[in-house]
Amino acid sequence: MTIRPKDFTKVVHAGVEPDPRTGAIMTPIFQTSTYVQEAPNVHKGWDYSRAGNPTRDALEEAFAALEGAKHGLAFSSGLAAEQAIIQILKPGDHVLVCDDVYGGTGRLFRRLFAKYDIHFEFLDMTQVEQVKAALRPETRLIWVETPTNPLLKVIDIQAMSALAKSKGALLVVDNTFASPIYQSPLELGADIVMHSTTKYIGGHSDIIGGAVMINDTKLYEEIKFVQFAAGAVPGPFESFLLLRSIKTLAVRMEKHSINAQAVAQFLQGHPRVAEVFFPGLSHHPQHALAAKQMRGYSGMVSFNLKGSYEDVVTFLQRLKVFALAESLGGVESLVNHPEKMTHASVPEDMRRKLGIGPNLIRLSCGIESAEDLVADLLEALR
Ligand code: P1T
Repeated sequence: MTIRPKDFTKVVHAGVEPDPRTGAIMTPIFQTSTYVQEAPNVHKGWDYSRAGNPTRDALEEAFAALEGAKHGLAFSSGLAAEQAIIQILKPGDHVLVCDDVYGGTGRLFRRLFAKYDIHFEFLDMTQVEQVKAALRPETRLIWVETPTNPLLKVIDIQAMSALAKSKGALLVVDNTFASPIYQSPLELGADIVMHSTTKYIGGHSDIIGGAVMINDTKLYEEIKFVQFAAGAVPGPFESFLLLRSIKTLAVRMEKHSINAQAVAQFLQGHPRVAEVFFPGLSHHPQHALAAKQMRGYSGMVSFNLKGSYEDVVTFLQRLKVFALAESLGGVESLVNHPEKMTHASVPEDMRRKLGIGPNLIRLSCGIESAEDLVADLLEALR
């Protein structure tokens, strides 16, 4: 499992050209809402920053380069990116969604878009036959998050792509957990890739953002129209911060994954830990698939702690390096309690069925020293 050497180079240069006017090596922050025109609708290519902004244009090129896509689109959050994808559908359409998605994704589909008569069906996509059986003539999208949040199930992108194609549906992959460094869904047959760039792509817990990457130009134009017409775009400063972050994405991912592997192996051997979820462990049910479709296992580890909920809270409060907070993918390590935090909006019966209970803890391993992370966990497990 290794990062492709060319990806270290790609991330440094993705989307960025020296500024033609000044030679500035970094893309300037074009902090402007509008552009002066020579005559009505005669201008230098930009007329209004909801439609386009040079800093955002550079970011969108960088997004495309990261996923090896023809086109990239930037949004003001991961959920705004998801919303724009769903808004290409029409009432009556059917969407198959993997059961273990980020709580906010499920909430967007169940509570907002279900009102517009779009039918979302959640199911365990590690079971390919079940997905096949659930396809209907009106199925327009198969929505996959892999690895999943928070249980780190791994879904076969090629198998899902074949099923989508058999019905003329589109395959969307939320690639947030793997990052473009460790997984390339478009190469495996996905039609649309999306990211919460709040996570690994941003990497410093200081921005909220989203990305969509696509090869098909017609599909790109459809989603770009939603971006323009509805307007959930990032500002120039956020766009600049993301361009800056992308340069270190490969080196950060390498350290995140080394740390997560060390943390998962440590937890697996600890007597107070009941079960560890990490695709890089040989006992993980989809370990072989992960080894095939990913180039690394990324930085997320979940586990069940033995004992009562009070024991879990004591453990969370004892941690010093891991901060108790929502989100993931930043340079600093975070710990999250999915049942009460990120996945509180998942219906209770679904949470129970999935195994998101009071004892489940999710770790986002940062880029600190692996020894310090393990020592922090060991001390909190005393
Ligand atoms: O928060 P936002 O940038 O809107 O992205 C939503 C989102 C989409 N997809 C995945 C896989 C995600 O993990 C998220 C956001 N997740 C968290 C905030 C979290 O702590 O899991």
